[in-house]
Order: sequence, then C-alpha cells, then structure tokens
Amino acid sequence: TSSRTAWWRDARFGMFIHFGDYSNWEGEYTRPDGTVCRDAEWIKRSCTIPMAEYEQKAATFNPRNFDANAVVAAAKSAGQKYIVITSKHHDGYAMWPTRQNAWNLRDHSSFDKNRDILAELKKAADAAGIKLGFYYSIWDWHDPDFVADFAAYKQRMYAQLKELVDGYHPALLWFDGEWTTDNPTNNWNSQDGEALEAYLRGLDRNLIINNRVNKRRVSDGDYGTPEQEIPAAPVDGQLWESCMTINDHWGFARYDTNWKSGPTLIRNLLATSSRSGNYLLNIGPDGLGRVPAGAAQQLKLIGDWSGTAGQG
Ligand code: JFZ
Repeated sequence: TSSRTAWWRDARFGMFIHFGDYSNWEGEYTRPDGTVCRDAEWIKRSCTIPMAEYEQKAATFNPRNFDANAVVAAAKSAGQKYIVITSKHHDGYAMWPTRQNAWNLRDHSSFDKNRDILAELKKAADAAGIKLGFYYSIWDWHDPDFVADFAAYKQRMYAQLKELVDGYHPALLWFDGEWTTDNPTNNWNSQDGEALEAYLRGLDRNLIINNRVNKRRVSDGDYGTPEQEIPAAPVDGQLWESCMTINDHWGFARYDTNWKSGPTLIRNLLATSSRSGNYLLNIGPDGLGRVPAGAAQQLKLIGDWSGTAGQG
C-alpha cells in the first residue's frame, strides 16, 4: 500500500456513469421488420444495428440537459467520493473532442460545439472535492484497425489516452474490454498491458489504474474489479472495487425502473467496506443527459441513511 492510493482506499464509495451515444437509443431498437430489440450500452452489437444506422442515430445525439453540477450533487447526496465516467465505451464513441477521429461528441452529434461534458464534470468535481476518473474501453467496435491493423489502433488509443490525461487530469483510469477475442491474432496480451501501464505512469505517476489494463492479475494495475458481486474475501491483499448497476442495466434503458432498494444498496455498501473494498455504483443518464429521477432518489436514500450527505 502506498500513499499514492491512499485517497482511493479511504474513499469506499464511488459513482460509475455509463453515458454515450448509446444512451440516445434509450434501450430500444426497432428493426426494419417492426420487431423490437432491447439492450443498453451493448445495443449496437446485441441488436446487430448496421453501422450506418448507428452512426445516423449518433448524429442526433444531443445531451443538452447534461448538468455536471447536478451529477456531482447526486454523488454528494449519496456520500460518494469519486466519479468514474465512460470516456469511450466498446462502440468507440469518444465523449470528448478527440483529435484522433471524428467519432466523438463534438464532431458527430447535434450537441453544442462549445460544450465539453468531461471538462464540465472535471470542473464541478474539483469544486466539490470529488475525484474524477475515466472508463476507457480497449475493445473498439468502430475503428476498423482494431481488427485490420492493431499496431495502428494501439497508437491512436495511446494518443487518445494522452489527450485525456493531459487535457483533463483524471485521478484514475478504469480500463475494460481487454477480454475481447474479436481479434484472434491480436488479443490484448500481457506485453500490451505492461506497455500501456508504463506509458500511463510516465504521463502521470499519480494515476490510479484498475487491473483490466492487463490480465487482471494481482500484480496488474492498482486494484481488482469484481463485477456485480462482492467477494467473500480480498484476493491476496489486492485492493478491490465492486462495480454494480443501480437497476438492471449500465447504460440508460427507459423501461428499466427496477431500482435496487435502499436496504439492498446500504447492505452492499457495508459488505464492500467491511471487507476493505470500494463500491462503485452505476447510473445511466438518459439521451438528454439527465440523471433518472429514480436513480437520484436511491442515491439520496443511501446518503440520508449513512448521514454523510453534504459532508464531503
Ligand atoms: C463490461 C462491459 O462490457 C459492460 O458494458 C459494462 O461497461 C461493464 C462495467 O463492463 O462488462 C463486463 C466486463 C467483464 C466481465 C463481464 C462483463 N467479466 O469479467 O465477467
């Protein structure tokens, strides 16, 4: 344990945010034959939406109601100490104006060209004393080079991560998608993981990085990431964080109002912290960028119960 990870070890409770162009589908795709297919951040893939159609929909994405202060206030109301938002999910769409391609919220949307939601969130989080981190998917469904020319893809990925680290100074990076077998000749291997981790620590030696940057071994990154489960005991003294949905999806789905109850959420928070883990509880803002009222309500319940609301 090092002083570098001290804030994270003490935090115990964070907010995960799955937000992207997929949020604009609101969890439902109507096929040309009229049948309906449902999923959230995976909708492109699970519902086999043709790329051209998926891109057209992204061009209408306009999260004009995204309010960074409201998001941070919701986190505060729950007693959450850090926020991890999807900067790029598997569909490859960047939520900041990346210079590596045009598949991003600035260049491929109907959103205000002067706004940058990651910058807005960073500013609001800093003002509230909340740490900000970025989820970043190694797997990319949009960039043809993910399969065609992996070296070229990796170069763009490094460039995007440099944009994120230099431009927004995140406290943490949360990798995912290292497990894909989409490219059988170029699976993410331990050399890839080691090289990427070393590169990032060269950019900012204080970064906290999850172990999905590599092969999820105890020695990879700073902490393990069991998903939708709370392990009975920590693995080999490794720091860990359990991420969970607050309903049944990560991304927004308008029909999903199956909010976990206050007692369930509080039990999960207690179970993780009593085993020295962190609890990363997810919300999925809707296509306009609004935090669903049901999610905000459950977050406040946790804060009211634990008495930490507004204490920072
Ligand atoms: C991944 C994503 O595919 C998903 O959309 C979401 O972002 C989630 C937080 O992470 O899903 C996973 C990742 C790892 C496993 C399962 C689902 N796993 O190791 O079993």
